[in-house]
This record gives sequence, structure tokens and C-alpha cells, in this order.
Amino acid sequence: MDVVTIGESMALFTPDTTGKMRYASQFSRKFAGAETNVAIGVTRLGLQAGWISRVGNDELGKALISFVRGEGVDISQVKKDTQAQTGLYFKELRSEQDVRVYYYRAGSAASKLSPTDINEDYIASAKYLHLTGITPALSESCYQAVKQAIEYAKKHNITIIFDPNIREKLWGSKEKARQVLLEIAAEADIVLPGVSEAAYLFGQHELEQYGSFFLENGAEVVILKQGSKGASFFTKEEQTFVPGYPIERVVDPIGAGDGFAAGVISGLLEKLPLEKTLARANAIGAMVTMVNGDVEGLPDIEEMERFVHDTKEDVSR
Ligand code: KDG
Repeated sequence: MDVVTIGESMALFTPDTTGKMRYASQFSRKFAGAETNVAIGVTRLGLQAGWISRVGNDELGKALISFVRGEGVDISQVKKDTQAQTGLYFKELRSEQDVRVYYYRAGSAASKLSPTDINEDYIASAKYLHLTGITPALSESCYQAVKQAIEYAKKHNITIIFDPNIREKLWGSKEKARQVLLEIAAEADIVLPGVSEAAYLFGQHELEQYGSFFLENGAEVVILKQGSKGASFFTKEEQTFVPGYPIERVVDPIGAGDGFAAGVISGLLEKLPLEKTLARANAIGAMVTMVNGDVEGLPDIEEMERFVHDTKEDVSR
């Protein structure tokens, strides 16, 4: 296994029309969740990913497992819960600039994840453990499951990559969110915050300072995402900005950060230098925004290379 991830995936419903969702009567049903978005992203790039989770033993849970398995992700660590349901998530596209999400996931099967769901051998079989700040926000037992996974990863020298993915709707209090997210960031080797997430965790500062704060907090590599502008990486020795790929028409921005994370993981596993890794991550993040759905725009290697090549051609013409 190249990467193992832990978290909730949900059935995603999107109105077939743009505008206020209250007027929508036709919806498309897809599946999404930050961690499976990343697992699917790295699988499309030719790597092996595994997903640890729980789904309801219901129709949507069964369809969700089939979908993720169909994308080539290992689902051997996904349990079907007979006591709780698969969570739901609605994505309202009011306009291209105004996308809103609504969760129906409190008490879901995935929120019942606990340390007993984390198999030490499975974590030890991976090169990377991918974590997001969403999972510990779901419940106390999910937070404990994440801590258990970190303990196993440390024991077996598995690289931990952490995306804070702050979802205020899931955290009861900002203080609690900050405390838990900084605690996990301190355990991670690589952290992937967005600028607004860095500001949420450390207050308003210059971009360069965010790099230092996360390094001082314990990370070895900090990758600060700056949307379509690009991203910067910070290590103790170096800091570099890598420009992004501005997209003329963003169809759906949700999932771009997960595509970016998939690009980072695949670049690092291919031993690309950090600058090339970030260029790849920027390209994949941009490609995800061009398509409706969290995972539908994730490219394979050829598609990604064609996108990068064509974009460069456009610039030089
Ligand atoms: O990053 C995209 C995710 O936000 C989306 O797939 C839903 O996992 C999700 C969440 O918890 O917000």
C-alpha cells in the first residue's frame, strides 16, 4: 500500500440546476469525502491506496463501497454498521462563486469509528498515512481513532501527511478545533494548510510566518496552499513559491484541495523534487475545479501531463 487514509465518505447530492437548492427537484447522486477523494486521486495516478472507515449497512453505504472499490481503492478496512446510517452531504451551486455545503451526518456510521477499527498491520503496510482535520471533528471516538493511527504510524516509521481541512460546521468550538488540529499537525511530517486555515490556527500574519509557525510546531515540510495562485513550501533550509494554473471558468471548487494532496503524495512517492511536486499538485487542484463533483475531475498521469503541457503552450503563444 502506498497510502492509507481514514475518514468519512458520504452520498453527495447536487441539484441539477444552479441556484437556491430550495427550488431544486432533481438531484444527481455522487459520492465524496475528503479522504476517499485523496485515495481515488492517488489511485488514478497509478498508486495503491487503502481507506479505513465505517458506512451504514444500507443501500447508500453498499453503493458507496462499490464506488470506491470500483475506483481501485482497497476497502478491506471498511466496516458496515448495522446500528448507524451512511452520512449525506448536499452541495448547492448558487453561482460559480457561491458554493455551499450542507451535512446530514451527525451520528453517522463513520462517526462511530474508534481505535478498535484501526489495524496496526494495515497502517504498517503503508508508506504514507494521510489524515485530515475532518475525522477528529466527527466524534470523540473518531479523534481517538486518529490518535491510534498516529501511534501506529510513529511506531513503524510511516510518513504522516496532514491536511487540516477545517470544517467549522463540524467543530463545536474554535478553541477545541485549534487545540486538536495543532496537536495533530505537531505529529505530522508534512502539513498542507490553506492560507485561511493557517490564519485560523495562528492568527493573521505574513505568509512566510505561517511556514515558520508550522515548522516550529513540529512539521518537517509545510505546504501552504494559495488557491489558484499556487502554493509555497517551507522546510528548515528552504522556502519556495510555485505558481498555479489559473482556470478561466471554475465549475466547482470543492475537492480541489484533495486533488492537490493526491498530487503531493504521488510526487513525493515518485521522489520528485518539492518544486515539481507542488507544480503537479497545483495542476491537479486546478483540473478538479473544471468539473462538477469532488472526484470526477481527478486526472490520470496522461491527462495531467497533457493539461500541464497545453497550459504552458497557451502561455507561450
Ligand atoms: O474536500 C472536499 C470535502 O469537503 C467533501 O468531499 C466533503 O469530506 C467532506 C467534508 O467533510 O467536508
